[in-house]
Amino acid sequence: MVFSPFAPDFALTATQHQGWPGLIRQYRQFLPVTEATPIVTLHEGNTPLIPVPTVAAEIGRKVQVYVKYDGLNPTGSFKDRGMTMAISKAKEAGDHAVICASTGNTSAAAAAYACRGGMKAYVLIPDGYVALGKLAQALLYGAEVIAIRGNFDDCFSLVRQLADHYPVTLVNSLNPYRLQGQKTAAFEVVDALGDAPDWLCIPMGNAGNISAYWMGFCEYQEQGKSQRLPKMMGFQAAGSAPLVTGELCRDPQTVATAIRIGNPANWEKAIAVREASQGQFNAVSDGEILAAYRHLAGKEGIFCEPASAASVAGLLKCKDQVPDGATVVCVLTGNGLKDPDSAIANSDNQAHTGVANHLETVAHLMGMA
Ligand code: AN7
Repeated sequence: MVFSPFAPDFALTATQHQGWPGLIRQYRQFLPVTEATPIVTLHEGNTPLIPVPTVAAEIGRKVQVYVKYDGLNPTGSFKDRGMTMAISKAKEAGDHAVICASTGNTSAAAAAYACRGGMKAYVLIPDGYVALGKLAQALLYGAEVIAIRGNFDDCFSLVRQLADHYPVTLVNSLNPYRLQGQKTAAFEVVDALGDAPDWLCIPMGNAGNISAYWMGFCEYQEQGKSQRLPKMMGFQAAGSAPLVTGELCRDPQTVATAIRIGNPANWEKAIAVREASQGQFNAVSDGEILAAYRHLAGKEGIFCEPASAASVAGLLKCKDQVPDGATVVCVLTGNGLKDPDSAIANSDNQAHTGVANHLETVAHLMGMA
C-alpha cells in the first residue's frame, strides 16, 4: 500500500507497473506530497520533445527548434499536470467536490481527475465558446457542466465566490498545487535536452503555465540539474492580449478560444517571470496563429489546437531576435483533436465527398488515371 490509496489489488498492479508512473511519483522529491497523499493519476507527463526542422529552417542560423507536445497527456492538454496534484491534495484534505471556470481544457482535466478520485466536478464555461472536444470530455467524465452567458472572466469571478461560500474546492490555477504539478514540464524539458533551452516560447491565457515553467526551471537549476535559465517568451492572441497591452481586455476575441481571457489570474506572477528571465511578451494575430497551426500539421505532422500554435507563431514573429545556434522550445499545450471545428474551417485541404463507389472514378481523383 505504499503507492496507492485504492484497494490492495490495485496497489499490486501499481507497484508492478514498469512504465512511466505519472509525474507525482516521478518527481515526488520536488512536489508537496507525503506518504499520506493519495495519488490520483492517469499517468500524465512524460510527453515528447519533438524536433521541428521546418520551423527551424524558417529561422536559419543553425537554430534548433523543438515542440513540447503536451497535447499527448491523458485528457489531451497540459492541464493534467496540474490537475493530478490539485485533485490528489483535495482528496488528501477529504474534499468531496471541486469547481473551476474554464475555456475548456481545465474543465476536461478537472472532470477526469475528479472522476478518478471519486469526487464531483462542477465546471463553469463561457456558453458557445468552448471547443467541441473539450465539452464532450467534460460531459462524458461526468462533470456538472454549467454554460454561462458571459466570457471566461465572468465564469472565473463566479467560481471564486462559489468556492468562498459553498463546500467546493477551487481547482483553477489560483490553487497553488496546480502550478506545482505543471512545473514538471520544465523538468522534462531539461531532462531531455541536458540543460534548459535558450528560449521557451509559450501561449498565455491566465499565465499559470508560464509561471509554472519558470518555477520548474529555477528549481532544477538550484538543484544543479541545469546550468542556465531560458528567456521566457510569452504570446497572446492579438484580440485578447492584456499582458501585452498592460490593460484589462473587456471583450476578448480570438479563434484560439482556449486563451480568450481578458483578466489573467496570474498577472503579477507573469510580469515577474518576464523581468526575471529577461523575456518578452508579444501578440500574434489570428492569421499568424492559424498559419502556424497549418504549418505544424501540414509540414511536421503535429496536430495541436489553435491556442498552442501561438507559441510557434510567436517564435516566427520574433525570429530575427533568435541568437545564432540557439535552442528553442515551443510549448504545444493542447491536442488538435480538441477542436475539430477549427481544423475543418481553417484547412486549405478538402475532402472529396459523395464519390461514386467506382474504381476508375477514384483512380482519376487520385490523379493516377
Ligand atoms: C491549450 O482551460 O485557461 O496561461 O480554462 O487550454 O496557464 O492559462 C486554458 C488555457 C494555453 C493558457 N493553451 O494557459 C482553461 C484555460 C491551451 C489552454 C492555455 C490554455 P495559461
